[in-house]
Amino acid sequence: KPFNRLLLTGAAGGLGKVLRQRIAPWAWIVRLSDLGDMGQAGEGEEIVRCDLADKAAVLKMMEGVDAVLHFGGISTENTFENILSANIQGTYNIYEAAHRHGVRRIVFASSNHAIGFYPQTQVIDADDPPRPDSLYGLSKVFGEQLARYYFDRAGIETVCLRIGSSFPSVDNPRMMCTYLSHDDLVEALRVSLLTPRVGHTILFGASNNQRQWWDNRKAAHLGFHPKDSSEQFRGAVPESGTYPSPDDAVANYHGGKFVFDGPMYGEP
Ligand code: NAI
Ligand code: 15L
Repeated sequence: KPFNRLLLTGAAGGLGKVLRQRIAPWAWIVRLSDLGDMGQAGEGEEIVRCDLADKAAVLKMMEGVDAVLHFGGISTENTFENILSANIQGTYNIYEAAHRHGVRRIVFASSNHAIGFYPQTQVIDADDPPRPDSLYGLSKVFGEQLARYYFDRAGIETVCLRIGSSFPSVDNPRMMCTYLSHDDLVEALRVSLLTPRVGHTILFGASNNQRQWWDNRKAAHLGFHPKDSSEQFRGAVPESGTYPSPDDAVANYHGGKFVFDGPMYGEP
């Protein structure tokens, strides 16, 4: 197996539960971590319950780890204070612990919300500047730049996987473009972990959907070739009016409803 011990953070989350079943072939020991309950450790598993914001606990959790799939943290918009501890302090703690323990490879679960304010009429690639659509998206931009700093300074290699929408099915027109099947997610992680040299790479995580906003040519060295497509859901997606419609954020921005959604945290 390629790794002795592989760490998955966010193991109690939606994607964490899926990945727990799928990553075992890559490591003799899979260490699972989350704030939440992960049940009993199975064969070849270790469970470490830990708050990512707790630096000492993260340092301990990272001991003996060869590579990290960093999926833990707040996964939608929230208050700055909550995002600060889970995503900003938490991701810093992961990188600093990686540096201290000599961990060489991290896959960071970034998000399309790092670039969510681009209009859907524009195709972008990894060199287009970030354009976060939320405090959540901003924390993913921080994580991506933190990864760049730790590569330039300490040689820790990261693939920042800007996941689109990785759910079992598609339920709105935007997701026809952002859908990333679980199989394609696993493949993106596999190539991100196993490609010999990745440096600091930004990879957009979408399946082979008919309509694409994200150009992955700058990550061609990873050889990520998604097999699935959102077309299988087309009949089931309620589409109304013209698409994109001029007044609908879900239809107009890469980030969909995160753009202008709910309160702008921080305002009284
Ligand atoms: P989720 O919210 O279901 O899982 C996140 C997990 O992180 C939860 O189990 C939660 O307990 C844990 N967590 C939160 N704060 C923590 C802390 N301070 N310390 C330790 N654990 C903490 O989210 P999901 O959908 O599984 O996403 C996983 C990752 O992928 C997240 O980082 C998310 O931002 C990213 N992502 C997911 C997308 C998707 O389509 N599901 C799209 C883009 C990014
Ligand atoms: C994300 O970053 C979220 O974690 C996920 O819950 C979805 O909202 C996804 O983006 C999306 O844009 O569909």
